[in-house]
Amino acid sequence: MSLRRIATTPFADQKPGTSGLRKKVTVFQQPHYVENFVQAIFDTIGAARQGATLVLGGDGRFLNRQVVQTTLKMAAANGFSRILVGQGGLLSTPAASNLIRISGAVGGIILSASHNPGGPDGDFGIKFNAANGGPAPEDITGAMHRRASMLVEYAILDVPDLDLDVVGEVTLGDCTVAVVDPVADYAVLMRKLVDFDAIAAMFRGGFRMRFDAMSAVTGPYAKAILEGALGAAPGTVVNAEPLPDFGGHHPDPNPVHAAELMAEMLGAEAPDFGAASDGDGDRNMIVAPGLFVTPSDSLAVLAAQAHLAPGYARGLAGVARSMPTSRAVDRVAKALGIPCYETPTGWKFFGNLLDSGRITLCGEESAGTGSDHVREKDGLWAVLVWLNILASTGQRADAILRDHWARFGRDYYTRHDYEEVDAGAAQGLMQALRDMLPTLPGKVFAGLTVAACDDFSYTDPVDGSVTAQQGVRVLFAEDARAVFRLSGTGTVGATLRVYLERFEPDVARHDAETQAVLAPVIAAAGEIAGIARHTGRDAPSVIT
Ligand code: G16
Repeated sequence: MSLRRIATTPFADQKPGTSGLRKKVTVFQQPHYVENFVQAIFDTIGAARQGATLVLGGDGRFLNRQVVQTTLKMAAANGFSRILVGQGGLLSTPAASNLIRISGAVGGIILSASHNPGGPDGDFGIKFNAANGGPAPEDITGAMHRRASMLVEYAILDVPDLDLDVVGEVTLGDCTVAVVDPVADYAVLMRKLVDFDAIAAMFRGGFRMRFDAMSAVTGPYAKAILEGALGAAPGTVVNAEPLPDFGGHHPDPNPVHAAELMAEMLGAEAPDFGAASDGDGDRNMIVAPGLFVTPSDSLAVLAAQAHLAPGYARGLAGVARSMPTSRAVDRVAKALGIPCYETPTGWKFFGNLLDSGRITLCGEESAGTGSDHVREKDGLWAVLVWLNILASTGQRADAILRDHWARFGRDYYTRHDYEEVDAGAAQGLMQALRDMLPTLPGKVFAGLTVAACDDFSYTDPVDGSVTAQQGVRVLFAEDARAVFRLSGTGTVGATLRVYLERFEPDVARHDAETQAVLAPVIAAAGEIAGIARHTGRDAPSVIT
């Protein structure tokens, strides 16, 4: 066995986005591309990696096994003394976050492009999570990018691949590699937070559920916990086997990409509860019989009812949501008398709030909800807390949601995505919007009057760091809002996201169709931003 130092040349495009470095598989397949970025991560960790523990795993997508092997050999060559890797190279993002926290690791490398499609023509990604278990903050990802831009050499052991399918410890150079059951520690954590006995009793009483793992990493977790520990009927979890191409599907848990689950939940024979999660298991989708629960509403319901789960029985310190997420959770926070923080899009912005104990729960419109149990959003956790609420109250999920609206009012909400738009055109649209901000207040669009508008800027209350230009928000006097931002996770061109919402306090009006209610807001947003003019599109590519 020998340690080799390989000469390389830097890649200019190794700049992490909203959540790590995410590119087409073909980009990662360029010689040295993976090695360069992994070395940049290790160099950024610096001397702290000597003798330290690293956590490693991914969502099982195409390239996962290969990149796990490369990373293991590089970690051993770069001074780590212990590496925890999920069996088969698998770890869901929340399980990896938990492992980092409980093992005292210096951090972890998670291989995932999340909800993006997989396979040889799909996407791949590498992200680094820090010692708190959370996505690396911007100063660290910035340092990685700078390091990657000047990298001329990486270190790797010249050894055969390890067998990752057998749980146990093996030696790799001066390093110990522990191949661990990816589910075990995560299941222990869930048992501490939610009332497994109450949920199991509900399943014994005939409660029926459908969980769509979308052929992604959550399958083994959902099988072990829902069907194993909680006794849900066999077959409750569908698409449970993680596949390198996710069975050709888009592993994004929303009504468009989880269409089969939606059809079942809206049908006459709907089970009592439906849920799905994404490629790496951090996102979730909740569907009540006959009623989709928007991620923003789900966050608000969880905030209002989390005290029913043992892990949250003492109440919540505070809550947070990303700026484009609806203001439903703000109303709950107000009623509970706890603070509610508004952060930029990206889970990394919740890290300081969670670490400092300012918040207990947080979430995003992009199907992410989580708590201070890890430092990532956690799909299966959200499903389990919902199940705990259903078991504790004995109510149906649709009744829970309707009661919530009756008490707090309903925030009608939709997101319109314009995918694979020309990047220059999308930048032009955003710049034009920013330029017109001073002139908008008081103007009327589609019958709605602009009350206020800005380009969202966030000052972190813990470390004082400022993150500017996080999306343009337009507030209308009619208690409606439109938000515009460009996605930070796409890999082709640019994706314009338009987030649209309107508050309706009157319970008699809570059963309307979302797109119809929001039609004036949609029209006003299109007019203000000149969407058709800039993008050449007359309709969004995805509406959720
Ligand atoms: C990632 C981040 C999320 C964020 C989402 C937004 O999700 O982890 O915190 O809300 O991206 O994506 P975009 O910039 O495309 O709107 P994931 O699940 O892809 O890791």
